[in-house]
Amino acid sequence: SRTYDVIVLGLGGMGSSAAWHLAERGVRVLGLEKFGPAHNHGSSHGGSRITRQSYFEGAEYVPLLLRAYELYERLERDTGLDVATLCGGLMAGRPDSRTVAGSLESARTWDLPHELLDAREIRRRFPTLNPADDEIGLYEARAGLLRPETTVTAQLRLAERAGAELHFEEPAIRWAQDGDGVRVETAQGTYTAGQLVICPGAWAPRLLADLGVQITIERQIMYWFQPTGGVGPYLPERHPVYIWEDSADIQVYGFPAIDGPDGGAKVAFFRKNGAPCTPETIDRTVYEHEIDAMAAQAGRHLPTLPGKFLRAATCMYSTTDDEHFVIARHPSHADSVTVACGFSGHGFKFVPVVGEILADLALRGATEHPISLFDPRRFAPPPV
Ligand code: PYC
Repeated sequence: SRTYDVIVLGLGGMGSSAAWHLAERGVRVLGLEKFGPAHNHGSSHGGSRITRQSYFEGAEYVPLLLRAYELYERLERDTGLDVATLCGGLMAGRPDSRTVAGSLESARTWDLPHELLDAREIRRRFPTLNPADDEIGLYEARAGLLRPETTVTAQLRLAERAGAELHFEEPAIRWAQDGDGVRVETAQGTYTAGQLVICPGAWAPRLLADLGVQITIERQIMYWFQPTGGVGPYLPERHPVYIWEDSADIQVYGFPAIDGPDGGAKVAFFRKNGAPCTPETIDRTVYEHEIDAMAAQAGRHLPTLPGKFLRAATCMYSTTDDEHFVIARHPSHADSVTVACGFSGHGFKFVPVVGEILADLALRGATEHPISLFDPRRFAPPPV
C-alpha cells in the first residue's frame, strides 16, 4: 500500500478545497474522487451559486463568509479563473420573513454594508422585479454569484500545483481505522495515511453511516428561462442575485443572465423540500408540471422571466435536521478522521474556508474559526 500524510475522500467543492489547503501546508496529500474533475453528478454544478454576507441562516456564519470572500480573491489571483461576480443581491419578502429579518440581523450584528429598499425603490432600481406593496428587500452590494465548476477547478489546480496527488474515476470502496491512522481501499489499490478527511457530499449516508447524524439527500431542480424581450435587463451589470420568500416553505432564488444572449437566466426553489433520494436513485428527468410550477412562481416576482423555458438540471441537497453544517473531527474516530457534510443547500459559498478549517482540524486537531454550530454531537441523544 502507498502511504500519505492525509487522504481526502471526495474532490467536490469541499474536498478540492481541503486538498488545496493541505497541500499548501506542505504535507503529502492524496485526493480520491469517484468521478472526473468538477463533475455534475453531485452538488457543485449548474453554473452558479449565490454568495452573500448578511446571512439569514445565522449571524454565526458571517466570520466564515468574510474569510471565504478573501479566499475567492486568492483563487482568482492565483489561477486567473473567473470564480466570483459580485453583482449585488436582494433578499426580499415581508419585513418579518426569515429571509429579510434574518439578513438584517446579521447585517446589524456585524455592521455589514446594506440598504433596506421598499417595494417602490426595488421596482425603480430593478425594473424586472415586481414586489407586492408590503414586501421589502435587503440589498447587499457585495452579494453575488460563484461559478461552482470554475471554483472547484481553481481549487484542484492549486492543490496539484502545491504537490497533491489527485486520482479521478477512483471511488473508495471502504475506509477503516488502521492502527494510529487510516486505510482506504479502491479498485486500484490500498492507501494508508495518518489522517483522513471525508467530504462525501450526497454520498454521506453511505460513507459516514456511523457519524450519528441524519442526513437526507433531496432531489433539487435548477431551471433556465429566456426572458420575454431578451436578457438585456438581466445582465449582471444591472441585475442582482435574489432570494424571495413567499412563505415559510417557498423561497425562490435566481441569478442574472451570465451565459450570453441565448443562455437565459437561472431560477429555482430554495426551501421547497425535494424528494428524498440517493445519488443512485435520483430521478434526473424534469417533468412538465415541475417546469409549470417554477414558471408560475417566478412569474409572480419577475413577470418577464418565464418567457420561454430553455432547460433544467437536477442536483442534490444533503440536509441535516437543523439545516446547519457538520464540520468536525469524527466523534468515533477523533484521532484520525475529519468530516465535512450536511451542507443543507447553502454550503457552496463557504468552500474555500471549509477547506482551511478541514486542514486545521486534520493537522492540528483544532481551528481558530468558529465552528461550534457544526458539531455533530448536537444530534446525540441526551444521556438517560
Ligand atoms: O445559500 O444562497 C444560498 C442558496 C440559494 C439557493 C440555495 N442556496
